[in-house]
Amino acid sequence: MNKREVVQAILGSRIHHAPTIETTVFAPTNIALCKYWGKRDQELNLPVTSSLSISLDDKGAYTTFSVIEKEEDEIILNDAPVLLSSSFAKRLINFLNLFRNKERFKIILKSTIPIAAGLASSAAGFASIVKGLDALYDWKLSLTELSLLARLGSGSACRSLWSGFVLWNKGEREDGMDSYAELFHPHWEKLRVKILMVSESEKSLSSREAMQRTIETSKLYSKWPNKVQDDLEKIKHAILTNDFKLLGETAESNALFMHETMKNAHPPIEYSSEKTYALMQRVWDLRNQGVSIYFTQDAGPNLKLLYLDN
Ligand code: 2P0
Repeated sequence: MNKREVVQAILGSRIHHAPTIETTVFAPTNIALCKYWGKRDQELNLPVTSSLSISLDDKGAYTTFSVIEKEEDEIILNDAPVLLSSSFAKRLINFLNLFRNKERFKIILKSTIPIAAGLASSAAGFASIVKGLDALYDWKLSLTELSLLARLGSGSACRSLWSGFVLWNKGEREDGMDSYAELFHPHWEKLRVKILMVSESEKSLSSREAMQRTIETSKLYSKWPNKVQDDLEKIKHAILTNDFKLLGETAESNALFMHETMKNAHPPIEYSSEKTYALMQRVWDLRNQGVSIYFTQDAGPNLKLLYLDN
């Protein structure tokens, strides 16, 4: 099955709805506590393993959609027009082409997180795009259906439709119809996730390319699915029993293992800078002094601190 066939299976006759009003929607970014790293299907963004994230409700993407009487789309990102020849615009336009007939859009995207700095901005972006399309075309899709569609834009986007702890079940089917996210548990009131910015600049290697190279060349990758299975069970248990130490330890260990699989790729992939390692050491020093603080790290040099507000 290709993306267009999946979209048709989900939308059915709704694919012929005419667009209605201008609409603005928001989707939060999400930070994985147990990571998605590796695809079993690159076209449909089907993952090798399940993953579990926490949404950052105050950070994400606002998207405003309107239909315009023009030959081409107009895309504005954080108040600046985007060149339609850029890779960012091409990826977005290809995604929109899965859903529309001939209409052209003006899309105003406002991201409250740096784009492409390993802060899961594509997740919030594609989740807000499918929410916006749903409102514009009045599809009235369920969150499960929106999650399936968001995954076609970017895997981690399927987790950005809820507030709280979100579980993306990897699914088994070849068409991916059982590979979508769901709310696992509401937020813990006291849990805090703080982004430690090391660099806001665009990453040199996309996570898409990095995970593919890891799968194809890293000897350590064969250990990843079992690691995730163990970590997922621990993290779910930690969430349900309010066990912050277990949550933090497991999330940190999962992120470090993911980066180890990348360092074992050929050529090796290194997202951390000296500053990243210095900050990790600082977290470990603080823990030695009795402070209950942990980190996780995605496909970039920045760290996300996990701690309780007390
Ligand atoms: C995650 N990351 O679980 C992992 C951890 C980065 C490190 O999901 O190719 O942008 O669009 O499906 O979703 C980033 O990968 O990749 C990601 P595509 P995506 O958050």
